[in-house]
Amino acid sequence: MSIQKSQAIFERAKAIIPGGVNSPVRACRSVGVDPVFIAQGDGSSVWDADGNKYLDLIGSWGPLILGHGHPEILDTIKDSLSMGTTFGAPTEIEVKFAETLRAAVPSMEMIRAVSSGTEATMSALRLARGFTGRAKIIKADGGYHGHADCLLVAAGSGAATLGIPGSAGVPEGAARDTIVVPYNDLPSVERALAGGDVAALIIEPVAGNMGLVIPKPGYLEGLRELTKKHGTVLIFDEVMTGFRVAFGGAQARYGITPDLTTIGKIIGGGLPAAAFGGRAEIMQKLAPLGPVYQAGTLSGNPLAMAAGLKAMEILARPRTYERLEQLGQRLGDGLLAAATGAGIPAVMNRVGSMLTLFFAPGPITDYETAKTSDTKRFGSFFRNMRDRGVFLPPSQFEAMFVSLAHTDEEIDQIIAAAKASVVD
Ligand code: HOZ
Repeated sequence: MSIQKSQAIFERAKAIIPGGVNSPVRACRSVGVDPVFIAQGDGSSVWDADGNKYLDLIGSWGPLILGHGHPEILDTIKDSLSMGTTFGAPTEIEVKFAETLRAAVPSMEMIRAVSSGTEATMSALRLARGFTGRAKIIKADGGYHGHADCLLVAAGSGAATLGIPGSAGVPEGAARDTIVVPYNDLPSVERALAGGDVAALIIEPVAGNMGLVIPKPGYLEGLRELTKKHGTVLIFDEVMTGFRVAFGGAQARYGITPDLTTIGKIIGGGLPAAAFGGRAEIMQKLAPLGPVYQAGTLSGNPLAMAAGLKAMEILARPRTYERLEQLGQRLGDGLLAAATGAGIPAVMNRVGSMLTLFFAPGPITDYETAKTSDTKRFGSFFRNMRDRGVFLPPSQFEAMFVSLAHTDEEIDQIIAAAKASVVD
């Protein structure tokens, strides 16, 4: 397989973009290869600049639950495009978007749209601090909620992948009020809340950025009870899990109602959109109603709203999530069998259509256990899979995403590639 054109583009990229990429994990450093540059996507597949085809399990890191270039999404974008691209003034589609989102995620009584998950989480935290008048926040070790200063403490995703979980450039003051607890550990949360001075606890209800980690039975319930008891705002970061693990997100799947929710990826239908929302009495503290400031030139962008609305509409159709569950299970079972069948210790953590194959004996229940994985083996697995035409997230500490565009046959092809790739 030749990737000559990609390599030439990468050389140009490195001369002008730090590391040659606009988001660190894409550089593929932890898996020991140069990135390929993607030229096109269609359905379940992407093609690189040299014309090599890959079955895609990144799905743009989650948004493309319908696959690449879904015809209804493309038509919607074209229609919206003909009306203009941005106005910096309110549009009706923003209202329809918020109404549709609230119908799916009822705990989001009031909603504000933003452009990225990072904006959603940093805004939700400022709001929680403004509402409670408290400064401290709690997050999980290995949890990733975007790159706002106060959240780059023991962070997962690219920060974990590159070994910089506490980024340079974050002033001590910004990190001082961030308390880190192990995922799935209620006693540490209880201790952190005991002082009664914590504004918010932010958590991925299914962790997706230390690889996928499933909440233990009772964990989310316990977080709900404890935060309520201490007057702390419970924020579910559903940027990854929203419309992914269930139509109503992880809060619907597990039956827990947070105070605030941050959401992104899928709700933009492949364009940049995210949102935060929750209890009306908290949301009403936002400017212009209240004293907590937050704003954005491209917030509620009509193209992104239109694409996101269409995505939500398609996902609401019958049997969508049953199909995603089937595909996820087929892939998860197959990948695990590929590894264990070859005598390689492995764990499959999966919720619906998001999953991680950890090369570790397991169980993997938090970041400490995730770190016991054989990342060298993951690197060779990634490279071998890419050579066989499968595009995996380039890190052990990320999740794969299956789309509705994948067929059973394609999942079986991926599993066949995995059988060969775990051993060589
Ligand atoms: N932080 C994202 C994964 N959890 C990666 C985003 C990207 O590189 O596009």
